[in-house]
Amino acid sequence: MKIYFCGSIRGGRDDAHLYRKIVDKLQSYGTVLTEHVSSTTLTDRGEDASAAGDKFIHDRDMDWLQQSDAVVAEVTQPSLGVGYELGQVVAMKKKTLCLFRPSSGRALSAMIRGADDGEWFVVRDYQEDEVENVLEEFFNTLKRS
Ligand code: 6IA
Repeated sequence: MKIYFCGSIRGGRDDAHLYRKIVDKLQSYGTVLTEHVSSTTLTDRGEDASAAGDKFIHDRDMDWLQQSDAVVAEVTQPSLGVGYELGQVVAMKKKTLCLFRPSSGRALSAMIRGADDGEWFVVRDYQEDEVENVLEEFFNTLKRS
């Protein structure tokens, strides 16, 4: 199974440690195409990739998104790029799980929470220590569908 993980890069890297934990768990279900998003050395300037260029990053990521069998997004840290990717996956009808932590004190965009259709696109509020169980539940449901 190919899994596309979305998490903030230029939107801010405060949750990078949590992205790492999520990607580690996702790797037990399949290949994570976007493992670099969870790198704890990557900064919000994304300097490492400036050589490749933004168009290259965009086109490669859209290609990976097309290829993916499932999408998991951590949406607590607001990110234009993650919002854009989620808009695309709704149009592509991919099985998608959005993870949000209310303990952050933030309110999730209505355009993400309001896109929850209970089937293809699901938004799940969670606490950090629950993340592995929430992922387990999502992939178990996926296997049955
Ligand atoms: O607007 P943001 O930068 O926060 O958008 C983050 C999202 O867009 C992630 O879910 C990624 O899939 C995608 N994205 C944004 N920037 C990059 C990127 N930059 N590389 C790969 N995907 C990206 C360069 C850093 C690279 C060396 C890891």
